[in-house]
Amino acid sequence: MTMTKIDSAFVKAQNEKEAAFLQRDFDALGEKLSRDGIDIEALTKAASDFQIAVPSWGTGTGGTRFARFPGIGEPRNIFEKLEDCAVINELSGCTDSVSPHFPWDKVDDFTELKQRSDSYGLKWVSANSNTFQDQPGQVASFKYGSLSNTEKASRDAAIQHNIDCIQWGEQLGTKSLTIWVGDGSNHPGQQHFQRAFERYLDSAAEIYKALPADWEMHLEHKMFEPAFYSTIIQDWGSNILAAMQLGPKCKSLVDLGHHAPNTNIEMIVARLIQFKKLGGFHFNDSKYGDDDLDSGSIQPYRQFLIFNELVDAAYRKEPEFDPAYMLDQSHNVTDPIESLVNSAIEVQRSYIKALLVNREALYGYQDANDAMMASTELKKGFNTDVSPILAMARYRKGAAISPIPTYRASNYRKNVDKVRPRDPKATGSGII
Ligand code: PSV
Ligand code: MN
Ligand code: MN
Repeated sequence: MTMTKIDSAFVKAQNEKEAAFLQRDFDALGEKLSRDGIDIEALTKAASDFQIAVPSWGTGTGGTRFARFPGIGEPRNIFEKLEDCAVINELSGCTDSVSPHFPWDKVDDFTELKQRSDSYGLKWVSANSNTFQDQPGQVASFKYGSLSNTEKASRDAAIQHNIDCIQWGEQLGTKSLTIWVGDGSNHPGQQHFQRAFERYLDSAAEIYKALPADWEMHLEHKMFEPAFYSTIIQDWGSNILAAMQLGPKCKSLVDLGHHAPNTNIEMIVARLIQFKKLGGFHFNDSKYGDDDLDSGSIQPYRQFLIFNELVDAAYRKEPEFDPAYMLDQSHNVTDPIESLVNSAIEVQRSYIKALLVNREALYGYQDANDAMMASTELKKGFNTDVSPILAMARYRKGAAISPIPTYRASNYRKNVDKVRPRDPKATGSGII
């Protein structure tokens, strides 16, 4: 039986206060959608099936390079992070997996951790490696890069860490490794671009060789930071080149915050789909750079347009199309549980809205060069309020109709604060 951190009877009681109103809103929307030949039950099933992973590091309050302002009752270790992930899933009904980050997630006993996650009904997905900072006592430093470092000892240490991550991930049942490195340069001339990329590719090839048969390796590009002049995998171009050279099990991962402002990310997504190189996503939102703001909080239409490409690929039954969805956010001024619940639902919302687009009608407008009707078809989906569908999907599976009020009424954070005294030295959760 699945263990819950928030009493399911409490969630049920909260839901019952709103169930009748939800049913009315749901019926009204269903009637409206049926006029366009859309079956609300099919959409509710799609919402119910949709799942997005939570990053273990997102459960702690983030920070900037200036300061971190921890909240009360923050998780102090991977077991407590897992408890918070269980709460997020219990409320949202759409986050049944967690992505670990090593060695931030220090694990002494993987069997015990796996048993605990099983008890919450949570799975583990993509293991994230960390070669962007030195660990205490580390001799071969990553100061001048990891997989692309000019020093072989540093490259070897980075390769070995990634291989270790694969082994740790295997014990948890993950099926992919996500690699984001901070390698790059801060001064023009500091680094030989081609030689540095060659070193990166040689190192990544060693990791690729260690991948189990049923695993994928996802490379995450990022334009800048911590290197401010050049970054080794700075954009989707370098990313797909590396993924193509490394082999079919290597794919590109798109973090929404890792592009220049105004980049057409949905078009990058379309290209990666076309060449079978879309490994997955880190969802978040941004205004200026890698802001790691809550998904859909700044540019919800952009997020919708990305899902428009994803839904289109699924509609066309694009071969080998199975991207991994994950959040990657830093919460500085909100309770991370609230932000992660809301964000998961905002991503789910974009998906359901994209399902409203009449694909055949859109193809017709595209073939006829009818720009106005094509964009109107997209806007029709985007402008439809699908909240009753999302809430009904949650209600039917025992998650919360109104997740944030339910969470607050449960007093979860205040209760864990009593058993999680604040560690003033705690670091390593979403600070990057
Ligand atoms: C750094 O930009 C970053 O936010 C990347 O997006 C990674 O996915 C994450 O840190 C964890 O390594
Ligand atoms: Mn990321
Ligand atoms: Mn980032």
